[in-house]
Amino acid sequence: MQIGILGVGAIGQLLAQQLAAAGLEPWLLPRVLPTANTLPLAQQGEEHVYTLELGDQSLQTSFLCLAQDSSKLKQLDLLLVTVKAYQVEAALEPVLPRLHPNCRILLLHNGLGPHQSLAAKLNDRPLSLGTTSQAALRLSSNHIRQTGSGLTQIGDLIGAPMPEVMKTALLNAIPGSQWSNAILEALWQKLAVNAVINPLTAIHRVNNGALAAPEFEGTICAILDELLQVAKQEGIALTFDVLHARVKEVIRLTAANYSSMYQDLKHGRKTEIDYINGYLQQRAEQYGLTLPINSELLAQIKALEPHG
Ligand code: KPL
Repeated sequence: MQIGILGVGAIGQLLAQQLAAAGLEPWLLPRVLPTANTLPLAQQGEEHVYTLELGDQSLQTSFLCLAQDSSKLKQLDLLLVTVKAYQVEAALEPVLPRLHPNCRILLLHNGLGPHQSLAAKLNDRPLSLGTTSQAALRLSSNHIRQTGSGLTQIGDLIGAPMPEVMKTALLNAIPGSQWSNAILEALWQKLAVNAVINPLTAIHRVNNGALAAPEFEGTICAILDELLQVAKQEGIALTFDVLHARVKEVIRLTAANYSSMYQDLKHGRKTEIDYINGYLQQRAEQYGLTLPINSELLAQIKALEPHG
């Protein structure tokens, strides 16, 4: 089984290291190749060394890196897409026509939305979705530090079910991973976590743990109430108590972390807000719902994003 990873940011590198440790030897499709550590040219690609820091250990692994037009893309059985939600469409555009028709796509990003625009372009190609609460910090283009472990859920969305051998290989390789037969519900739960934690930490410039303070409780409950109104219209079965408990648990487990949205704004990058609170807003409009708190958070993050 040959796995490719499109987008080699912190999570892409972390998964690559975990798959490699399980003997799966994934190929990487980085948008930018690391400049250092180039090993001798392999056929149609270059070997690059990537480093993972885990506690006081440092692990170095060499990966075959492919160009976006490599003919080796035809050999992939699974393409794991780990770019940000707003990069999914553009990142897949040059790659999709070069994949074998049976090559499965697995999207793994914060937020929701790209699976809907992608569905029309798949021509029966199977699509799976995933969500992860693992965390890693990118120290350079080929060097990361794992900063948090957490649940990873994977499930099928469109087309043929994932073959058992692929499922078992992924679940064995990724620590804390599980199969979900209701992946959209799992993604909506993660959407709730991100819709609360990401904008609030970015606006108030605090770490995730700060949201445990009583002053945030009212806003957290209001965001969840608004999300539940939209989820109900979408036919997604969620309850306030489950969502609230999940959000509180993630706040506790990732207390020392700075959310990805906080970090994006700190480094002058675009955020994933359009696919988190923006996605909720867009779906709400379809149903004639208004989400006052969500709209306010969306507007505040938009105002903090870099312009131009
Ligand atoms: O997914 C996250 C993010 O920062 O994007 C959480 C779970 C909130 C961890 O920081």
